[in-house]
Amino acid sequence: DQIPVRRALISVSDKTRLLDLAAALAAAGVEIVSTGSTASTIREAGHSVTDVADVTGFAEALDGRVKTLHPAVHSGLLADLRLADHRAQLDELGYAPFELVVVNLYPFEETVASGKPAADVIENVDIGGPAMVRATAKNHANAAIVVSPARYDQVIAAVTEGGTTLALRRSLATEAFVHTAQYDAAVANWFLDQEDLGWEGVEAQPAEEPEGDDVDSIFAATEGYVGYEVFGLRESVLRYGENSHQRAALFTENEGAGIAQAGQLHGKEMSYNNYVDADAALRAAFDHERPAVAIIKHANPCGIAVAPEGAADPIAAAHQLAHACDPTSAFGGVIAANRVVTRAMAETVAEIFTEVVVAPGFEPEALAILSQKKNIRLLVLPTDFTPNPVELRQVSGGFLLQDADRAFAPASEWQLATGTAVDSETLAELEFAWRSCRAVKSNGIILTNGGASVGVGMGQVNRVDSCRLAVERAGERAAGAVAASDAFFPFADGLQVLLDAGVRAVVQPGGSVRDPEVIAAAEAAGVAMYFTGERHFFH
Ligand code: 93A
Repeated sequence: DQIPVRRALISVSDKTRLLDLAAALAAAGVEIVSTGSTASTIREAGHSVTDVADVTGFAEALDGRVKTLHPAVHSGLLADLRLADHRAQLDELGYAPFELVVVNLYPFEETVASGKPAADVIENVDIGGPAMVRATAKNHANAAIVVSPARYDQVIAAVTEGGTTLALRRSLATEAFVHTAQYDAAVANWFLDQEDLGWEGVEAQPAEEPEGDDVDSIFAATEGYVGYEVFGLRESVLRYGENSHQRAALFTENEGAGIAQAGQLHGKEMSYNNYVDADAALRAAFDHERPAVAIIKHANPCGIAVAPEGAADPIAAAHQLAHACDPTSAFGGVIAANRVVTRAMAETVAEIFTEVVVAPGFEPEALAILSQKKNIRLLVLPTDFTPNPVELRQVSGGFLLQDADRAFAPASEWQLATGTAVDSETLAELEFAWRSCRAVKSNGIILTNGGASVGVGMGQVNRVDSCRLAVERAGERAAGAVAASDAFFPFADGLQVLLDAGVRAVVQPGGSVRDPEVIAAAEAAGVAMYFTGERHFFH
């Protein structure tokens, strides 16, 4: 599967390390074909280069808008040389193939950021570049596509060692499709932000109308709510709501950087429940500074873990620990990672039926592995991902607004409620448990060990039942674990369930009128208990 490189096409706006690449290709006897300023840069450095105009027989036209958009270029990129028919057609047309294509695109986002006028921004929407990138990526069986100078060394090595391997070309192709998808997402976002370009007509026609549903009536149904125009929200219709008979839409803030703005790299359309669960997963994973993974079902965590100190692949290790908490419930779950998803993590995720994976990014190999699963949705967060500072919830006839619950009292500010302080390792474990229980809904009780949840109790109308659930889920793992409770124990009964199961330390807000009884129970069991002085209700 190794393909020697004889002819390379280079067309780059960002000339970083261009001359290193050109020198290595020239030394390896590769013919270089190039566009305008890329060709002159290479020529000035003393290497020979063929102008793309000599290949197409046409000079660049329309102020450079048409440079490489020509059959002489694209036939050379797209011919599948494994097919005798393609080889014969290429010969007949008198065109030659490219085995290596190096392209980076017009600096669209940089132009937007520079504050230049709209006409300049539009001129920086690259058309020919993405066409070459996508053509070559599609044809990765025959050619290698390079979109980033970070890959030049690897490609130079391959060229000098006899050619590119299929594995390298596949990984480059994956990176290329991610790159053009992100580029087009940036272009689309800019267009949506332009008020004076006459897009009203476009917004009134969503790409896909849900079956048997009237989009206009969804608009009408939401008109009564205060201030959508003021907030500048964009609306997109979802297939349905929490259940299939409920209509639904997603409103996206232009200025936001959350799950609503995440870019979907793969999989079916996101559903209403997917958005809710993905947001809950982000809440859980991003409460930790260390590499962390949270797995969510029905808006509640069935596993949260941070990477053990010194793990070779921290995010993959965190995922394995999170999954081990409750593998039964993790089936069909929604996973959030607070770091880029690595190949090793992707390999384990691929073995488990999963609805959504959301993360700051995916290694190209990870994306390649997970993209083979038809049903998994892969979402990449905006680079400046930030949870909302306020939370909005509807009640009949109005809505409630509150600050998001973002503060954590560090262990140094806790108060030891029982006899002896714990060692620093146990205190760190308690801190992990305390940070994790904020993501557990309605009487949240979490048992953790080794930076990983081992039993979660939630969604109960009394705390003692949540304690029973957490202990039952943890099984033998309850003994020696630490426990966190999102609010105080109103009676000693809930705590007693945890103590009987053998937890080694407990953290909770404190502040109940029956605190003396609760403290006495912990003391009788010889278990250290800390009061944080703050609670983390979440309903
Ligand atoms: O204007 S384009 O959309 N039309 C084209 O045919 C075309 N071909 C290459 N943009 C095109 N390119 C882009 O030009 C490449 O993606 C690259 O960013 C840039 C390189 O041009 P130069 O070599 O003149 O700097």
